[in-house]
Order: sequence, then C-alpha cells, then structure tokens
Amino acid sequence: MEYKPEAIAESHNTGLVPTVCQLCSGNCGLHLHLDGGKIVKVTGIKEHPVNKGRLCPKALAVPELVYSGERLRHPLKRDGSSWKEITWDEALDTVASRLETVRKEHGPRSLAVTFGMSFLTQGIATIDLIRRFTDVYGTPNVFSVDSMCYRSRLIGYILTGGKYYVADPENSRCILLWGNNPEASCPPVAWRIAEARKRGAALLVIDPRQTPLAKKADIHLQPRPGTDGALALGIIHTIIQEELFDRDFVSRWASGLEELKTHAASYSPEKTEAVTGVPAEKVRELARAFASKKPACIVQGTNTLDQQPDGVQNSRSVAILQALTGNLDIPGGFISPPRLLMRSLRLPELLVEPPLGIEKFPLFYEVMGRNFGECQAMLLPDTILSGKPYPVKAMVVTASNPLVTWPDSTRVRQALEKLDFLVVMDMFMTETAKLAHIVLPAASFAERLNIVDMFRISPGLPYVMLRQPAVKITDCRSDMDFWLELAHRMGYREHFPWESLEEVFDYMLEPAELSVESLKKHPAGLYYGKTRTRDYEKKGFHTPSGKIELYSDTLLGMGHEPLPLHREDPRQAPGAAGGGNFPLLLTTGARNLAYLHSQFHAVPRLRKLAPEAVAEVNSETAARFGLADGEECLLETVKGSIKVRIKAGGGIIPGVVQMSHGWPEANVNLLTSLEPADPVTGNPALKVLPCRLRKAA
Ligand SMILES: Nc1nc2c(c(=O)[nH]1)N[C@H]1C(S)=C(S)[C@@H](COP(=O)(O)OP(=O)(O)OC[C@H]3O[C@@H](n4cnc5c(=O)[nH]c(N)nc54)[C@H](O)[C@@H]3O)O[C@H]1N2
Ligand SMILES: Nc1nc2c(c(=O)[nH]1)N[C@H]1C(S)=C(S)[C@@H](COP(=O)(O)OP(=O)(O)OC[C@H]3O[C@@H](n4cnc5c(=O)[nH]c(N)nc54)[C@H](O)[C@@H]3O)O[C@H]1N2
Ligand code: SF4
Ligand SMILES: [Mo]
Repeated sequence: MEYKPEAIAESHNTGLVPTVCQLCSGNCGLHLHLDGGKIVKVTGIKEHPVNKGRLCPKALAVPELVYSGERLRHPLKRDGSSWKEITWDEALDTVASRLETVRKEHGPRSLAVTFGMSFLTQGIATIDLIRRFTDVYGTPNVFSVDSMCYRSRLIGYILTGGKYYVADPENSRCILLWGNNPEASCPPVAWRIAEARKRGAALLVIDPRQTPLAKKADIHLQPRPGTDGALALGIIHTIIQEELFDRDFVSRWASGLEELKTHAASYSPEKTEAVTGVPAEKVRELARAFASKKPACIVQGTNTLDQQPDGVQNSRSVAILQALTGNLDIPGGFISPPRLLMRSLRLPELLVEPPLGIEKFPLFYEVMGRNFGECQAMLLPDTILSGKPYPVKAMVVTASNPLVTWPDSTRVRQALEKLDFLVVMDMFMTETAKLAHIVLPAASFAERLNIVDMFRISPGLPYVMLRQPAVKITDCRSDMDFWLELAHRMGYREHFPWESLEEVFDYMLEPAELSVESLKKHPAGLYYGKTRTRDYEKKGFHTPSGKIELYSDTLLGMGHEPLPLHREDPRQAPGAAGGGNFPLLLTTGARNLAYLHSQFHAVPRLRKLAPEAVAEVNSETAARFGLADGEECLLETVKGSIKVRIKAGGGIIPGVVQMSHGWPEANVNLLTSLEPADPVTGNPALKVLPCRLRKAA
C-alpha cells in the first residue's frame, strides 16, 4: 500500500515522524507527533499492516519514557562507590584499551557480549554489527535472551519441518492458544484472533490460568505447569487412534508415522490425565475440535513450552500436530514468511576458537545448516565464577538486564561482580548497570535510525520499515553508533570501513535492492515479498529426508529421543503435591501488558495499570496455607525466598503459583535456577519449579 502522510516532520521539529514501536515484539507502526522539537503525542499508523492504527498503553507512554528524569544522559565511570560523568571520548578510549588488555592477557574468548530482548526487537542490523565486532575481536562468546526465550521452539520446528514457522491466526478457522496470552504479550496477535473469531473461528486454550481469552474460549484445558509434553502426546494419541489425521498429506509428506503411532499408543488420555490433571474426556474433546476444522493453527507461547525440561520436544509435538492435521505451510495454519534479503555482516571465518558449551548443546548452535552464532547463556555465570574451561574476564551487556531477567539472580550477581571489566549500555541505571565499571547512555528507539524486518514473530509479515529518529536526548547514542565507533578505536577500520550508520544499512540492504533513501520513500514501510505456501510441493521439506520428520534421526544420532517424550520430574509428580518441602508448583513470567520484563515499572501511567508484584494462586490454595487475598507472604524454592503479595482467585488451578518476573523489589529470579533443563538446548525450566508459600512474619 502506497502511503503519503500529509505532514511528515520536515525539520524534525513539528509534525509526524513515522517509526516502529520497540516496546514489545509486536512491531506496530507509530507516528510520533512533534511540537517544538518534542514528542507530545503518539498515534498508530492506519496504513501499517501490523496494527492498522491501533496501539497499546505502552506506546502512549513513549513521551514519559523518552523524557524520563531517570534517563542516563552521559557516560559514567565507576569511581569507588560513586559515579563520575565522563565524555564519550573517554568512555570509548577506556573500553577500547581495557578490551585490548583483556585480549592480550587472557585471549579473545575471555570477552563475553550479551544482548537482550530489546536488541532482538531492534533487529538484525544491530545484532549483526555487534557480531562482526566480536568476530574481528576473536570471541565466539556471544549470548542473548534466546537461551531462555524461543530458541528451543525454533529448533523443534526446524528439526521437524525444516523451517521456522509462524502461526497464521488471521486466516484460521480454529486457533489453539497454547500457553499464550497475546492480549498481554502481543496485542497485534490478539487483534487478529478477535477478527478471526468474528468470522466464526473456534478458539481453544491450554493454560493453567483462566486468562480473559480462556474465559471466552470454546474449550479451555488447564494442565499442571510443565506437563504440556504429556498433554501433547494424549492429543496425538487421540488424533491417530480416531483416524482424525490427514492421511493423504501425512503419507505423502511425512516420515515416521508408524513409529509415532506405536509410541503414542501408550499415551492414552487417561494416562495423560494422571500426569497433567486434565480430564481424559477434555483431552479427547480438544483433539477432535483441533483436527476437525481446517485451516487450524497452534499459537504457542513465545517461551512457555520452551522454558520446560521438554523444551524442544514440546515444540516438536506442536509441529507434529500441525503436520498430522495437514496444517503445515498453508494459509491459516503454519506459514513461513520469507526474510528480507540482507547482506550479513558476520565474519565467522575469523573465529578460530569454538564457542562456550558447543560440545554440550551442539544443536543450540547449529541445526540443519543453520548457525545461530550464540552460546547457551545458562553456562556463562558458572564459567565466570570457576574460570573453567577458561577465564571470562570482561563483559559488555547491551540492552539487557540479566541481574533481574536471567535465572538465579544470586549467582548472576556473584558472576558479574567477579568480572575485571563490565560495560553496560542502557537507557536507565538498571540493577545490572549498578554493577558496571562503565555505563553508557543509550538512545531510545525514538532517537535512532534502524531497519525493522517483520517476518520473525507472529503475525509474521514480509514487511520492512525504517525506524526513524524523531528527537535527540543529550549525550545518548544509538547502540550501533557505539559499536561502530568502538571498532574504529580498536583499529578495526579495515573491517568497518563505514563512517555512518546509513552506510552500514545501505551495505546490508544492497542485495534487497533497497537503501535508507529508498525506504524513506515508504515511511509506513513496504512489503518486500510474498509469503508462499505449499512450497514443499516443488522442493520437499528442508530436512535430511525431504519430508516432515515425525521421527527424528537427527535427534537420535545425537543421543536424544527421536520421538517427543514427557520426562516426569519426581518432585513435580501429582503424588508429591500436598507433601514434601515444596508442595506447590511455581510458573513464572506470564506477561503483563504494562511492562516489558524489567522495563517501565517507573513510568507512572503504566505503573497505575499494575502497581505491584503479585503471586497468583487459587483461593483454595491460599486458604490451605492460611493466606488471604492481598496478604503478604513468603514465596520460596530451594534457591531462596521472596516477600510478595498474594492475589487469590482468578481461575488459576489449585496447587500452582504464577509470578511474573522483572520486579527488582520482588525478583522471582532469586527463586529460579540456571541449571540447563532441556537436554538438547539447555534452556532453563522457568515454568516449572517446586515451591511453597508461608505467612510473612
Ligand atoms: N507486555 C509484554 N509483552 C511481551 C513481553 C513482556 O515482558 N511484556 N515479553 C516479550 C517476550 S521476550 C516474550 S518471550 C513473549 C512471551 O510471550 P508468552 O510466552 O506467550 O507469554 P504470555 O502471553 O504471558 O503467555 C504465557 C501463558 O502461559 C501460561 N502458562 C504458564 N505456565 C504454563 C505451562 O506450563 N503450560 C501452559 N500450557 N501454559 C502455561 C501462563 O498462565 C500465561 O497465560 O512476550 C513478549 N511480549
Ligand atoms: N523468571 C523468568 N525470567 C525470565 C522470563 C520468564 O518467563 N520467567 N522470560 C525471559 C525472556 S523470554 C526474555 S526475552 C528475557 C528478557 O530479558 P531482558 O532483555 O534482559 O529484559 P529487559 O528487562 O527488557 O531488559 C532490557 C534492557 O534494555 C534497555 N533498553 C531498551 N531499549 C534499549 C536500546 O535500544 N538500547 C539499549 N542499549 N538498551 C535498551 C532497557 O532499559 C532494559 O534495561 O527475560 C527472561 N527472563
Ligand atoms: S503492542 Fe507492542 S509494538 Fe504495539 S504499540 Fe504496544 S508495545 Fe508497541
Ligand atoms: Mo522472550
């Protein structure tokens, strides 16, 4: 759609600046309204295909966020127990010389670089530029939140269907929300579901909590957290036993049906009920409903099924269900939008040493020829603390707050405190930044140029748009500016010949026959391609067999289960409930619409929407522990204890506690563990932890 806004801000003083929101993974198109050089208002771009003019409350808070009095405005250097303001020149020279020293004294691998979810929403260009820097420096030790976010899903889908798929609820007749509450975590998906519902689509939900969407659903199953693997097998069992699968599609395009049949035969809904707590009849009902309407899609939580000991296998089950019902690679089922053909900035050939942990979790690093170029972050804190297998002495944290968002905050703190040199680039003095030697003030998304490709997260569109800078705040810089300038100061100009970010973007965009200038002519963005479906008819699936691999020889060959399996942890078995030291199950991290992880808690407009951290429990469970709604209690696991207010009622199943992460004053990650839980990828088990509740003294 051609878009001609009447009043694009000519001088960036007054008028509208089009940009892409970065306050969650939704990628909504925004107009920042400028008056006298200040952002005074935010509206949604009507012509933008992701949000079609709509917004969520976070975007309305952009002015408060950008002009917050709490913003870091200058680089800071630790001076004993206080901070000294320094210039960018001094900051860059200090970082360059300290990183050079670390490299000389301990080797290049002793530098770790980590980035957060905000970096992922900033897009490929930023991540690629950092990775080019680490390639030239010589460290393979790059980490991101993907270690605990959706990497296991990615790998599960690729192992099964050869590609990364996204659900297409917009065109679906049956939507299964599995551990996902998009009204909080991705409103653009919720808007699409609402529209599909109006057209008569069925809605099925699998969630231990009764979310508002679950309340309105046709079927709602409430499994015990962490038992999704068993539930999936019960559903697969029913679909196969009752011959509800798409026989033509499966016989032509899938391998391993016989093995799956035999395997699933022993997972009757009755057996499933014993593990998950979901009545057998409801398992059958959901299986029949899902298999009977086409197209159908499973919109799985972005990390819910990943943050379990069965991380990869859970997503294999999801992909298998799409395949069994003939819903893979069709509109309204799973689709695979193309990504923008951008030139990669990576120079991996310069790396001579293997990344940390590759021998433990090889598939986390590379699967079927796809190299992710990142290490499993759960291994980093112990490596820093033990110095084994080699010392990691310096770290740059950029757009992340690992002290609050990574599991086991106590251990993460110990590790960060042990570093010789820690640099944190952020917009605010976060808990992590407080531990740094150098803190760098980052520009917010409203202050910088970037390219955003929207293929990646559901709704998954082959659409690209510039994130345009609207304002400048004192000394704040874009992250890419920092890394480009640091590369120059370290003498890497040969590999970083660019003088400006525009030049970097133009270099990357060349294969797509685009440039910053040409993208400016499409201020609301443009489609760069079409999502093709039924691609397999021409080329087969991108797996070793060319078919969908219900049975995975790749997994078997690497010593893993070739078929999805649920591994019961004895501490979490139903028999354990009511007894033992930790009789309840804790699931963490259900999203709150007002916040993004540890962000925005200090924005008054947003804080009003969710004023404090709460532990959600069923009224019966609260009563069992002598606790009333609104009362303060101690929530405890083997790792520690935090004080938090109880929110009783609201339809969560008995025996379960849900608490969101990101609250420094009630940090649930003091209770979680870095221990890699999934045998394939090492993702942690943040959705399933034995816990208990006590009255606060
Ligand atoms: N507002 C906001 N939006 C965000 C984020 C944010 O912090 N705030 N974070 C972004 C990021 S990085 C991510 S990864 C995504 C996360 O997105 P999702 O992982 O999809 O998170 P939610 O949408 O909150 O859905 C999680 C649901 O799973 C349920 N659940 C908990 N444990 C289990 C379980 O064991 N099994 C099942 N079946 N369900 C369970 C919870 O009750 C909750 O309703 O959100 C993104 N969007
Ligand atoms: N217990 C538990 N823990 C979890 C999860 C869970 O479900 N349960 N979910 C996990 C998941 S899925 C994820 S993705 C992670 C997220 O983990 P993080 O990405 O570490 O989370 P944030 O709190 O959003 O931290 C981002 C930081 O970047 C800063 N920032 C924002 N924009 C920019 C920018 O453009 N440049 C720079 N330099 N800084 C910027 C923000 O101020 C903020 O401090 O949390 C994980 N932690
Ligand atoms: S849904 Fe996400 S991307 Fe859209 S306006 Fe809200 S925070 Fe921004
Ligand atoms: Mo995430």
